[in-house]
Amino acid sequence: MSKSTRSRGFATRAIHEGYDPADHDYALVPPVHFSSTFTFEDAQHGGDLFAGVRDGHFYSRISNPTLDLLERRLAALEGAEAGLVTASGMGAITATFWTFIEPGAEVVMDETLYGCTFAFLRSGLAKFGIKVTPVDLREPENLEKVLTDQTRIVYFETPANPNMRLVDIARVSEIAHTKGARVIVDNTYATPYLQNPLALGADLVIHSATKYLGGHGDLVAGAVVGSAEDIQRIRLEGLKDMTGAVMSPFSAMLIMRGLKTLELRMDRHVKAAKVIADMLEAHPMVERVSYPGLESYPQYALAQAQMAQPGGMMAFELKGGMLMGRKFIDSVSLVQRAVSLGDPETLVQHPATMTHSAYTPEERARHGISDGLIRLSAGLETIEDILEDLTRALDACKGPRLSQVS
Ligand code: 3LM
Repeated sequence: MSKSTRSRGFATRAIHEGYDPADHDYALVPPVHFSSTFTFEDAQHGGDLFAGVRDGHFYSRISNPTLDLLERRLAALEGAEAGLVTASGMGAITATFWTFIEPGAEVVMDETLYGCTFAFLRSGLAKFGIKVTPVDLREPENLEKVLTDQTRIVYFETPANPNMRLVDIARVSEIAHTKGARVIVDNTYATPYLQNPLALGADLVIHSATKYLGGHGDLVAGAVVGSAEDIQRIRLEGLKDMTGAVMSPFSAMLIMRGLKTLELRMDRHVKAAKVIADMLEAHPMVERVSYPGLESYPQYALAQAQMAQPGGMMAFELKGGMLMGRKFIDSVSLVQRAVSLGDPETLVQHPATMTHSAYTPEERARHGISDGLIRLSAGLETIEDILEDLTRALDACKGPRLSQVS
């Protein structure tokens, strides 16, 4: 029987990649390996595994069959040679940075990053004398002004958390590579279903698997994918010896369960997000909506070119700024007040006092994270119910104060 030469589709890879039931007692669903350690046939076998001259698992901080399967699946979804999974998104980020920087190294970061990533780069790495330069990468040419022979990493998120700014992955990669810097893209907001940074020239892709990949708000996990050589270095340096941020096999099993419905869930998250963004944009209480699927979005053309769909996240500001924003957050009832994102539940939070409170007020102002910004993660509830709750919360903000704020 001849096998098809057509490459398998996204959902097929998410469900089947790297697993053959015949190798596992014909179990349809892969077994979970909870073993922390693995036995050696003899002393030579153990020594060979440690020396790297034989393949195999010997300790679950370095590799484990269940984690290995998830790593293969994530690599297949991002179009990468290899992947590495970690205990959290921050575990993936820190293990990757510790691997590719040395004294005297320089890092260029986009101005808008998730708050803890920003804190790690600006405060954490600064303690070790690493020069970290924030740049507005919406204009890729800004990178040329700060790139030096010492630049090891150019780091950004697109769409960026929380203000939805986009970065042209292909153009930034082209510029960064003129000095041999690695381009690392946090693809958490888009997921591999909507955007593949490696195909556009990036070197490594980071995920907080806590979000859409896991997809159910019941675990904390991370991943990095890229070339086999880079991933092996991160495994043996950043993960094994420097962070030890290893993922639990139980989380790996839950993420593989989540991946099976990633395509279905993302289509629905996007559908809900579009309807919500349209409603917000038309509402008299709303000052501005940042959602890459709106034609009014300043980087709409880039979103169309770079992403398969505009994603499930948005940010918006109400007339009346921070005070009104907080009132709105306090008025939702089906929609939940919580950080994190990509869950089945629609979530709202206030970046200035929550996810991005590690920025100083001046940094937030400079980096486009206004005090009135509200972040919304569109969930999977019945769309009419989400709209009803959001509209009711907006109406609750109107009250007698509307005349003062409009
Ligand atoms: C949040 N974000 O609510 P973990 N990269 C991106 C992220 O959004 C995050 C990470 C990495 C949020 C978490 S805030 C206390 C809660 C784009 C996390 C880090 O280590 O898996 O949380 O990933 O925006």
